[in-house]
Amino acid sequence: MNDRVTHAKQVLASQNIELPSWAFGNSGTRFKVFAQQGVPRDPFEKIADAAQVNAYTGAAGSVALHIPWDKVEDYAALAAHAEALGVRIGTINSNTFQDDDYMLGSVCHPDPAVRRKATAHLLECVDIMDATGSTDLKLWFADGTNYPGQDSIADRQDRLAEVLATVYDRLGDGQRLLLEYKLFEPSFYTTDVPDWGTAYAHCLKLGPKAQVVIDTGHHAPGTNIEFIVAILLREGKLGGFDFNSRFYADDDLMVGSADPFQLFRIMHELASQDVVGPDSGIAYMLDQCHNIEAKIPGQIRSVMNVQEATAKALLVDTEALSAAQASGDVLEANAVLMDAYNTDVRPLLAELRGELGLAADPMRAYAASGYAEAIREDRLGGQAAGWGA
Ligand code: LRH
Ligand code: MN
Ligand code: MN
Repeated sequence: MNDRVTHAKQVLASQNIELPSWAFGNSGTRFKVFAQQGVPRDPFEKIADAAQVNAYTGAAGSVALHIPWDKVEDYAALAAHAEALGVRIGTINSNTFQDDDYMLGSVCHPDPAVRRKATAHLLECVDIMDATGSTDLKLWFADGTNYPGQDSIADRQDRLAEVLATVYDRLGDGQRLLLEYKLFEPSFYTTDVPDWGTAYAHCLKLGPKAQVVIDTGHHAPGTNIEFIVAILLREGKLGGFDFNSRFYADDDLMVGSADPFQLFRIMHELASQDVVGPDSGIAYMLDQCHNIEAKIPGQIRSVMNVQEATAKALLVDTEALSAAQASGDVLEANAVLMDAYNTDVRPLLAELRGELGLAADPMRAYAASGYAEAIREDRLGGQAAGWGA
């Protein structure tokens, strides 16, 4: 057991959970965006807030950007700003869903001129990767149709493949293309990348630098996400996660809040293959919005939820589990897994934080720091996260 705890601490100490810049801006639903005081006015302030999350958790060393929400004149300066605050620029997320031209799609649009415009944006995102030192380009397409007959399903796949190949060819050494799928929304009849199978098929054709991203909120209710994790891992095509929680659709709630057991089951698949640490090449990202709660503590809580699920997964008695599985002892195998899930890992994480020179309780430490009060006074007119202002 002690060896297991020591190993768990080692892995947890190296774990990186990437924060989305857009989690720090005002967000909401299509019904209302509730503005909060003190939210960032520009990408530099978003990174400053993300650095706070890292300062109190020690586990959130990178920030994902969304372009053009995080458009700046000088990306090298933004990267230097991040570095000065102890974090770095992570994934570059493209955005081909907020322009009038994209009403019928972007990279799958029937008009080649619109596809060219979308392609130019994606290539610009790779330029930004070059300027910031980012290694990952995350592509999510809102493309799809609302009505049967609206467009050819097959032709749209051909158009998608062509654009993806163009972008793939532009990637430099050490850069990856991460393709994210989503079952529905904003399209309601067909979505051009609706599931892991479609994303996998495109990535396989593209080559080794193309991998799939699993956004935990992008499946039909009841989907066994850990099974998808296992399959993609096995095929070397799991590029990363967009973690969040959902009760109904793509709710973007705090990870681990709706179904902590699902998060544990996912982390168990990953821990059992030893791919939790930063060397695994799997990007562990959050993709969330804090519509009604404070944003920085919302992110801190989310990081802690991932850490707790990870710690539990690392505490699984793997020898006992293997023995029970090999002997066909269904109840014992299940009991071994549940023992780990039911372990209170908060003391272990508090101890680890102490060893790393951090406060035992990041939520309380942040609340006591005075940062929230300071930004509320200093910043007037905070920026919307990007999509519902
Ligand atoms: C789409 C999505 C995708 C976008 C983000 C804002 O639902 O998950 O990752 O980039 O939301
Ligand atoms: Mn996402
Ligand atoms: Mn989403």
